[in-house]
Amino acid sequence: MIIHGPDNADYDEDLGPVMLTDYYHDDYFSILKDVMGTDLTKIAPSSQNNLINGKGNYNCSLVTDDTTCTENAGLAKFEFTSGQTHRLRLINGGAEAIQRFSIDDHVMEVIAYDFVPIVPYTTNQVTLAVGQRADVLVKANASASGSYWMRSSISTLCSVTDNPDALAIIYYENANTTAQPTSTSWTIDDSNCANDDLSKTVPFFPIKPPAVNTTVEVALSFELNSTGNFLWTMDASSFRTDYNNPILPLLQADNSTANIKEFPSEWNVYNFGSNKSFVIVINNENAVAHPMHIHGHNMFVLSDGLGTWDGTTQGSSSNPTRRDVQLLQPDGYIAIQIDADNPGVWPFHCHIAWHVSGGLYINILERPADIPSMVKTPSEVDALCTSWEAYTARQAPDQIDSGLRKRSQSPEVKRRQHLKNHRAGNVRHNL
Ligand SMILES: [Cu+2]
Repeated sequence: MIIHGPDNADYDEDLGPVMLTDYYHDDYFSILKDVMGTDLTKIAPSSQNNLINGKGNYNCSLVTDDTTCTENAGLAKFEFTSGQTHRLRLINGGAEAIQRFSIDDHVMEVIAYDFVPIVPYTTNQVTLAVGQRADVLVKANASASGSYWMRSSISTLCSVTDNPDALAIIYYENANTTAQPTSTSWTIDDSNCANDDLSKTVPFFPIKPPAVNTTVEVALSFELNSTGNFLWTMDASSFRTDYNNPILPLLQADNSTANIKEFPSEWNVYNFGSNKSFVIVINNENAVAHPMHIHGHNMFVLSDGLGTWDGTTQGSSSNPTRRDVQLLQPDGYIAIQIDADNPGVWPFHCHIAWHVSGGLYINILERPADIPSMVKTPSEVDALCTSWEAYTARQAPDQIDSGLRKRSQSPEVKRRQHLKNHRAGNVRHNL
């Protein structure tokens, strides 16, 4: 889905989405069983291919268990018109990989990140972690018979892959489309696991973040739990949700502080109360990069770096970078600021599929006092909850990650049942 907003730069042709995706021949559930298992050699699966707009070539004899593997599936193709400026909407829609996107012999003008227009800047490579998007303009300044490789390479420094290099082809209007390009790649910088320096990504429409008096620091780490399974932790707590007790309806029914305090600690709820704006600092205590994604907002990215935050804003303090996914560097930190302009419960999590499965997730609770009056869920959504209750009463879903897993004898389940009764008005508390 393309949402057309106000343009901050002129172009002639919109080539639409360009999806960059690491690819795995195993199905997701099988991968996840390994990731969530106790064999620590399997917690960081390696992608087998890298695709542009879902296409790429592969030697299917390398996989024995994927009957749908297509030999030589071909490459995505794009058409340039000489003299025209083309807009490409780059999307990293993958699972784990950090992508380095480039077009041989062409520079790109980046005009937006994560759909936030920025002051355009020119580069020959764009770095996108999972969930990140970039809008780039490319001037077709070669001859009308030209053809060029479009490339996206998985960072071999920051990611795990058997085959980093994705290719697509750009044909100019008079190119011989039966021949492959002979162009050569730019030299790609893969020397760190960071997004572009924040001083480069200046929002086109400036917003000055308001002063804050609340800063919360969260340590990002991991643990082996009592059964030896690998889990990610946020302030020593690995996230695990209960699909039968979503937090928002619990708050719509009872938004009292006492009720919120009863939420299980594994729901990782950070209550920011009536704060109008607040800062969250994530300190990465491991040597893996994490693209941190917020729902419901753009975040001001005040700072990102190695070590710990010194409290200053990088780039412009009156107009810092805004986006909704920001790379947290290995052994680094990010400091982000969020304006509480959207009451609700908002996920803030790593966008690497198996990291969020392993609990790398917190809930940001924003203006709980306003939730019953301002947050209305459609009746269809409420009906879905009722249907889910009925379905799961008959059979427990096989949920092996940070989502629901029924553990009928555990104290946690009994506590949740208690909560549910409480919500239904069956329990009275002595507060
Ligand atoms: Cu992560």
